Amino acid sequence: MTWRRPTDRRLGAMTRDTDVDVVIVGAGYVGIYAVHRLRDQLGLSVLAFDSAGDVGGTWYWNQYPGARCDIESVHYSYSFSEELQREWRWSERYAAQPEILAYLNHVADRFDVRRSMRFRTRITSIVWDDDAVHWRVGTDDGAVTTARFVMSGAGNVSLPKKPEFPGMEDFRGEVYATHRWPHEGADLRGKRVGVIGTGASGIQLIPVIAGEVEHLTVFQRTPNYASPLRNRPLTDDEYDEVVANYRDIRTAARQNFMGITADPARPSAKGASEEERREVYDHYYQRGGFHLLISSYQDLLFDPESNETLAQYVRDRIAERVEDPAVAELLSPTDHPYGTKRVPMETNYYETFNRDNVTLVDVRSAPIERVTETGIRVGGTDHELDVIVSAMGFDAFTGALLDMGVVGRGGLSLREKWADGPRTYLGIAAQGFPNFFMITGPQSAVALYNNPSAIEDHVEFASDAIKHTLDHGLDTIEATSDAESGWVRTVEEMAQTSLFPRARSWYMGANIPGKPISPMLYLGGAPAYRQICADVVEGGYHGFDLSSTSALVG
Ligand code: N01
Repeated sequence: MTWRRPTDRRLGAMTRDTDVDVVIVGAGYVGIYAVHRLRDQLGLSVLAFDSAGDVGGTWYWNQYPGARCDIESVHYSYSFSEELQREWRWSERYAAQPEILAYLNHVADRFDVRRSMRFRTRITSIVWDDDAVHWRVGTDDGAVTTARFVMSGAGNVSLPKKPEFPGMEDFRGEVYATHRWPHEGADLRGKRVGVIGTGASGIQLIPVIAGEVEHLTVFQRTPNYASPLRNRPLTDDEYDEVVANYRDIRTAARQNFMGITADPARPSAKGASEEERREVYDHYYQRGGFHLLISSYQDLLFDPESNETLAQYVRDRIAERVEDPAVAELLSPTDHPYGTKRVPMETNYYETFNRDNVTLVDVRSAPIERVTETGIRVGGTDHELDVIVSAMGFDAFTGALLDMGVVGRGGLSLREKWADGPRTYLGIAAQGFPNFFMITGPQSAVALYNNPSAIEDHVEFASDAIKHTLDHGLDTIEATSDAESGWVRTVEEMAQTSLFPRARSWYMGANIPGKPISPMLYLGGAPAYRQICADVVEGGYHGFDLSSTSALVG
């Protein structure tokens, strides 16, 4: 029997027991591009699932006040269509969540992807059937979809960390979470609001709501090296220039460690004079965004002394911006090197603590004891609140993948396989899980690589691998055990040469109690990673087993 490619169908009309070539997980940046690429460019039948009500992924859910991207909008967008690039006009240097969501809706309309998507549908199981040589994808509507391939865009920061405090159910006020902010908004005016968490989400939210609430209490466990974003409107001239040179800009960006256009960094911070360092840091602190880290010195993430020069520079700026020295000290990190936790980008964050209606509570020296009927108790003191906002982060990288009930060959679940931490090949495939692609999965060049570009790279790698498999009359493509072990070693060795293991961050899986500590990202930078992937393809998918089963190929 020869495997035949199913014809495309009216997917919207089907509810049960569908068979497609590829099931796509999620309808965010990954899902939208994957549907277009696989369906419109490769002619495959696809079906994407998302528990959200529409497209947008993280930008659908994270509608909290102040949410915006921290990579320049002109980079935080797709590059696969020149027309799309030309027709979308970003209004700000760093777009706010409503504009990014509008953009994703525009892309979804433009490429008519929604007819291949099922919303408000959660995937509950993805199980490999070795006899039928396909995946069986169960969803919470009771349907089963079979698919030869699965491409997951489940999201790296999508499964929230579980609440850890006793008494949450006793609280009589309102409770919100940044990752599930009500789409109709939350009226915080005149209320006593407590925010738990000072990562990127909390640091974006806090200055925006401080002016409207009666009182804001910020519960901080670990201070961050928040650095200025310097957002502003994009002028017509600036935008015209980007559009005229978009192709070159994208090419240059893809040669950069982080996938954005940036100045070439000088070799070593500790090798520079104090005057030079001050000038360089002032320049990039003023320029804003990740440029302070990536355009200043090359050794900041590898040399502790060099890193300390930047860490101290940022502490000094905090001391200048916060009027009360005791509060400034509490806001100044000393427990981890700069950049070893993802640097939150801020606008007026530190000045917010100069307001009379804002209080900073240190929950490091005395942790949150419990939530009471009327607020939060810390070290025996009750903080009275009308509203609690949780901004406590995510079970990053692995959480959403493990939550889908993925079971590979021989009944081995991904959860069992990753009991001691993720094991992948290139962060995109895992041995024992044939025809399963994790887009920007753990151990890929992600988190430090502009996400939309990383996603495009991976969707293209995975869809080309699928095409290669089908074009050669093969049935499965699967990472080999050796290739996977080699990649895990590479990722770990690279992490050990860096300063990343010195922080308890989600980069290392350290923010979730009980999660194995293990590097979640490849730290060699986007260009090196892209080259490795290109070499794998060039070598005929080196490190992958490509095979056919006698039952299917006659
Ligand atoms: O989550 P986080 P996030 N008691 O994990 C605290 C992306 N993102 O949602 O550091 C008290 O960074 C925790 O304290 P500690 C971006 O990649 C991007 O803010 O664990 N506090 C920390 O302060 C980002 O890095 C944007 O000691 C507790 C906070 O909660 C990633 O998402 C915007 C606690 C969690 O910070 C995650 O950011 C927003 C406890 N028991 C997010 N448990 C953009 O700008 C946790 N915390 C594009």
